[in-house]
Amino acid sequence: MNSFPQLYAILDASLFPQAELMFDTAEHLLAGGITLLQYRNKSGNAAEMLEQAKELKRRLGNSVKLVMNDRADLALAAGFDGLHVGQEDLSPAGSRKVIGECLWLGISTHNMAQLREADLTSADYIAIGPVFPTSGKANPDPVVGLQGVREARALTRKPLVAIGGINRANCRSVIKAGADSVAVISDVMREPQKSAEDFLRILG
Ligand code: 3NM
Repeated sequence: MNSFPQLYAILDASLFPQAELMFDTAEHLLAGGITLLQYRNKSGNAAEMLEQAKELKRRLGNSVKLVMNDRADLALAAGFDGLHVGQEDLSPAGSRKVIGECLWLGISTHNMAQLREADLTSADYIAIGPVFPTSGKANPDPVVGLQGVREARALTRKPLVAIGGINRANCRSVIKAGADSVAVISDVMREPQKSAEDFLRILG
């Protein structure tokens, strides 16, 4: 992987009362310059998730790398570019068996023991978080802070994605602490195009 995008936007389906609003948000993020987007749907059924994923691919697929959260099968079925798994999902080795070598594989970690373990896998990038307090996830792990990002940086040469409570005001500090990229849910939702533009300007 040459250079990992500094902004990793995440669309959480539960934040949108109608799917159309999610697609609009995705298009605004695209207009704002994002190049990497995760589709996260913790409560949808497979049929609905596949439809939504395919629609995201139809609207953004040529310019944005699309990553499916949790579901290796749907990443393949929707023609996505990558899969992101958590600690309780398919293991990286199991995921690879499903998605093969070509798709990106990312894994969430929440402490240094998990990060060390993830570093030994075939994951293309590792996420560490939550960096700051977050309302973007149910039952988040304890915050790792900027110090956690620094420690994570020292433990892996893989691209490091920081997540959790990251916004336009604090994102530079996270990159300075050693992250290659910031993954963001809340702060790209309200005014997606402007927010993406702001993030990319601040980080660029
Ligand atoms: N994963 P926001 S924190 C989806 O710690 C997610 O792995 C986390 O939302 C982790 O940008 C988080 O609104 C929520 O804080 C991120």
